[in-house]
Amino acid sequence: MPKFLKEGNQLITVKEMPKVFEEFSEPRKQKFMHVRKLKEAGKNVVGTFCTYTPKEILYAADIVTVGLCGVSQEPIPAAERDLPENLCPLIKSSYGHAITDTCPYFYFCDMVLGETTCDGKKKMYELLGDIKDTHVMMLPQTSKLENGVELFISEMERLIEKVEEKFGVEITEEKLKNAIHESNENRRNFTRLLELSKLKPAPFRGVDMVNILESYDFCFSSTEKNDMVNKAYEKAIQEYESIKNIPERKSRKRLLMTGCPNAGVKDKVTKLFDEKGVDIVVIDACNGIKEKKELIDETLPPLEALARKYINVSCSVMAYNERRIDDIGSLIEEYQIDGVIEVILQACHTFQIEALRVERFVRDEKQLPYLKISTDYSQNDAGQISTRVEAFVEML
Ligand code: BJ8
Repeated sequence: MPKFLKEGNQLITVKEMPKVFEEFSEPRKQKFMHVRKLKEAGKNVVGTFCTYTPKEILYAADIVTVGLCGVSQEPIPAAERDLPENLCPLIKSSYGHAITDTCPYFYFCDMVLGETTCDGKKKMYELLGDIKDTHVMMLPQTSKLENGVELFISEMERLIEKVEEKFGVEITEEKLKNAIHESNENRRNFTRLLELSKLKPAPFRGVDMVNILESYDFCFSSTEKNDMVNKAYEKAIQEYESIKNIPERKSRKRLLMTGCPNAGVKDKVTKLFDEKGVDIVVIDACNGIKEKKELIDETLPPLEALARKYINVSCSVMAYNERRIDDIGSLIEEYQIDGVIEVILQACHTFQIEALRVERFVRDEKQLPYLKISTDYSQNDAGQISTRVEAFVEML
């Protein structure tokens, strides 16, 4: 019987902590304990990787979702024993954590849910399937065709079947509607928080924002999410009151950060901008405002509403991704942006190629400076990046 599954109402197996547990830092031990507690309370846990995941289906089944995207260099050498060195660090890090038992969320999850996005992730899911029960949704690669919505719906139906069978639950239309309603509420609150950085001066700096976004992803219920966001909102308002008349804060240049998910390079890249005295005020990436802004249409049948919402996520894995350029254009106006930085993770071909369109748009149409930083999770290029950022900031 799979680990952690319940027989009747009894939790029959609680896996011991991994052997390396004692070597972990205190915050990491806390994360392990947190998920373990959820398991002990009888919760089912599903690990996810991507913004295309229609999490509302899992919420409707009372499942806790945990993000599995790796953000650390530490497990990459182990991953490189199986995966090519020249692969995206996010993929290598996620896989490395999985095979070394060093990610609490992977360790305790009952199932992994992936989507066919970039080639590296798709093939990694095949390998993860050897370790955990892994379900992969087939995504349409364009938002342009109406049958893309149909395909998305049929893939969600396949997911519902899988979840109902695996966890012995029933996902009704009413449960889906409730889950959509709650997640819209979370999105509204979170967008209200992130939009505070339209204020001049911005109440939070780049790294603060990445930290907020990370904490949000690791709140395990809708109530936890709302509490965390509301507290952060009050704190940001106080911060704004205390800095709003400081000339040095008011005159800071304001940047938009776009590109690949950037939590794994926050110390190497994002922090640098804070240190050089400029503010990253909006992040248009998967760990940013992108997905939060657009609500799910509660007047449509739930699966159609979910399909129409998620197919619109403007990731570079989509072919003909004009929406991303439109989004960047609106954010530049709304947040009074002075320059754009794009972070590309090593070997991410789709973002790397799309960067040319972004650069042309920013430089030619918006007449703003643009800086592209291609990097990985190691510290090898830290000095070189620091020099480039310094030159860019001086130019601003
Ligand atoms: S919706 S950005 S979470 S796919 S950076 S692993 S694309 S090679 S993370 Fe992503 Fe979903 Fe898109 Fe968002 Fe591949 Fe690129 Fe690596 Fe990426």
